[in-house]
Amino acid sequence: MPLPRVSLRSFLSSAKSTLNTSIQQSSPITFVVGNESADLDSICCAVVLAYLRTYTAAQSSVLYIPLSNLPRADLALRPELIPVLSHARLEPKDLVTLSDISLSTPISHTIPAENTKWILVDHNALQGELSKAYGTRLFGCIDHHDEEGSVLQDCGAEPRIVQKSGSCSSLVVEYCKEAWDALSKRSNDRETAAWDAELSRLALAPILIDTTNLTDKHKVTDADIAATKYLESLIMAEPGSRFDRDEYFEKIASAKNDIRHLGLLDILRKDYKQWTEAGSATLGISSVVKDIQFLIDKAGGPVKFFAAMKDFASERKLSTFAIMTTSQKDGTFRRELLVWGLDKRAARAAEKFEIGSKETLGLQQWEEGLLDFQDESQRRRCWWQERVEHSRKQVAPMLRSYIQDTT
Ligand SMILES: [Mn+2]
Repeated sequence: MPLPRVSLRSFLSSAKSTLNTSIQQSSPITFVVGNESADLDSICCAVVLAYLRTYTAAQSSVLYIPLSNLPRADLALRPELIPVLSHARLEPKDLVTLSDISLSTPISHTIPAENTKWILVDHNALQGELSKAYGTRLFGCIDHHDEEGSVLQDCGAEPRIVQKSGSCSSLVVEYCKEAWDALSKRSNDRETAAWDAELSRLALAPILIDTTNLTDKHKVTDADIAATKYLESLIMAEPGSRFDRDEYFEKIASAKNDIRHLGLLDILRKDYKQWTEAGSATLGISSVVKDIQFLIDKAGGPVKFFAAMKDFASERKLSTFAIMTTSQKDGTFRRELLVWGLDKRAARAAEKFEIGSKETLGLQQWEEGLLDFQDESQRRRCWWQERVEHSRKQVAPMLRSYIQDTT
């Protein structure tokens, strides 16, 4: 039998105490974890799936631990969490983060790999430190990125879903819907309606952000539309509910785009992903919600901007560092892409990438090449990316394959 259902806040507090007890007693732990950019999609998916698996999994009394894949201090870099969590009667401090597990280094000393099961959401292969320690302990995934082949095909009772969608949250909702309905029917009272509504607001937020309130035709899929409809109906079903989806979207979007108070390095690490190719070549990509000119102004000029980029890259031992920006001008959605190959091999890969992807991505020189630079050991290019439908989800695999193919 699954555990008896409680509110989200009580669930997260049980998750923390269960985690601590399991660490102390060296007992089995099942994690649900999002990707290391720890964006809204990743964080919300982990909480929603862990919650619903805990209270609906057929024959288990396992408490699934939703792990936000970032140190606790970095929650402050995600202002969009505040309105979302508050609509689910939560605060950032309620989340379980990497700071709750990495009490010593390496992590595997705190929690031995063989004691753990990992269910991935919003990615389908672990990266970085978690990958080194737990890369072989993957028991399921729900994701909307390219297939990496890391999770075994047969996941038994756990989900194994890799499918295109605007937001991974839509796939989580689709997968859980039936069990969720059954759970709600078991206790058809006011408290259940309130719990369903808070969970729905959490699940809906990333769908609205990732599809621009279902208006981005390149991203919206049927799964996003169906999940939105389902979640909205649960929110409306709460007695006394006054919910306006557009208003909810605007509130989260404006919190997300307000990064004026952050320093440049915080902006670069706020939505950041990293991959190591062919053993040693490491690629990092920062996604930023303001344009390159904003970053240059923030740094105090191009020279300081590139110095900051270089510091950021060398701290992480990157051979390629890229920045992808999104911005609006006169109602038009725009993207820029800056790729900096920082050694000979990376410079060659960056050149091949430009030749091979120019057309697909609609790359156009940025301000007469003002930011471009190259010598025998590096190559830097900045473009307007006119094919704005391609986000990091598409650009990262392209860059990775050119880096893999370059020796
Ligand atoms: Mn996602």
